[in-house]
Amino acid sequence: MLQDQAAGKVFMTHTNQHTSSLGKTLAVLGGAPCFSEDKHVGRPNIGDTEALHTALADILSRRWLTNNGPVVQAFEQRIADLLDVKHCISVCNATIGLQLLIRALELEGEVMVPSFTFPATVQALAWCGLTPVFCDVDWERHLIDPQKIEPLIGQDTVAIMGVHLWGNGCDVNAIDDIAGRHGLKVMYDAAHAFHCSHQGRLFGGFGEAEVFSFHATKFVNCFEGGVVTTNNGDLAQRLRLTRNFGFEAGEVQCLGTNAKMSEISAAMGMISLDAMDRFTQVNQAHRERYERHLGPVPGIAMTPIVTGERQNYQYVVINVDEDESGLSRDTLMTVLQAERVLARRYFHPGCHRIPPFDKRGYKGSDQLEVTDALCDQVLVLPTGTGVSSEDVDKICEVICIAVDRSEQVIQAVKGV
Ligand code: T4K
Repeated sequence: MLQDQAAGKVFMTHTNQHTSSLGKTLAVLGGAPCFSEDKHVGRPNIGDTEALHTALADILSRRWLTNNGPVVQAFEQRIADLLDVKHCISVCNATIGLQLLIRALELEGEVMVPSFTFPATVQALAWCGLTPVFCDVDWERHLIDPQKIEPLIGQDTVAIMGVHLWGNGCDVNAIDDIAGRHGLKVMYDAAHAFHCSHQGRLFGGFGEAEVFSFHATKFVNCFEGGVVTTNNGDLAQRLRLTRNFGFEAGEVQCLGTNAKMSEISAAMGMISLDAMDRFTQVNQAHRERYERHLGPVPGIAMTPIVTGERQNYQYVVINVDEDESGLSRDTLMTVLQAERVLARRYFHPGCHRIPPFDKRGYKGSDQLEVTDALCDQVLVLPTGTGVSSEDVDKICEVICIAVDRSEQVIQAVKGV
């Protein structure tokens, strides 16, 4: 029996019956789906739409739609102030932001990077002609493991790309120490970590630069967008130059590209920032609800969040231990999908197992035991303003019943 005292609900399951005390028969066992519409991971949070409409009208009347317009400039300044960094350079998305940064640092050679990340991190490196070296992550928080970096460093290693996955911070002190001893640059993919902190300091100023994503599915969104933040003025200047085809005073100064953010994206970012505290509260309440319901369920563990740090709580990440829960991650995902809960396998398979990286035998690919296990066990559940607390209760109830009826579920899923 699983009890949610705060919500005053009891999830009671009876062995050998398909129905819980709340009357739910799992859809994989023949019941009706829990939801009449899909429950997505990554449903966008939307701020004040009236304010966005007003901003759009202003943008149109100014007839300045992109290329360092006034809304983009205000957005950049607001983020620089918020994160307490000297420079914030907006971009059309974080993947391109990573590429701009790599080019601006003039890197050539090997870069240490986790394989347990969204493909964009490694694709950006490869797109710029760099060779990824895959470094394993720690089991608890899924972050690049500093102890495993040093043995992989070779003559051609030029940089470390850490990823602050799920908003938890990499061990920046250990990484700085290693980088200092080996003369490596340090960059951070902070796509998940906007308005999160490490050792009490908001991300933005660690390493040479940090790159944030404001994709539609992110906690703060610009439809598509991102920013690169840095305290290095020369680097910021190169980023600004290359973002706009290398133009300065009407002349091309260097190889550039088009990485500019549009005015309407920046306006969307502004209304997201205005609503950010509400989004955080909703995310945090959902996370606590998930924790209460799933805490007692055998074999289902939530990825911990570092206490005392600021978090955006934008991802609810569980680890499904088949030995204890009786269900594989993929079986549980099938159960949830049948209920119209579109849980996602972030990240499956690891980057070392996707084209073209799988065929190239990059250094480190055969030493990724933790990564491979996580790729088989991690599942991300819906949260954000697109789901209600009742939705969270129902999703948890499905998981509880599925674990309780694991044998019947496995038989049913085999037949699907
Ligand atoms: N580094 C890391 C560590 C990242 O996680 C990411 C992106 C990046 C770098 C690159 O950042 P960007 O270049 O994107 O700025 C999603 C996002 O597309 C991606 O931004 C994110 N990470 C990743 C973790 O998740 P997909 O392939 O799952 O996205 P998509 O478009 O299929 O959306 C996921 C679900 O969200 C959909 O099933 C439905 C829902 N959705 C999506 C959109 C776009 C909506 O309800 N409404 C929407 O408008 O990668």
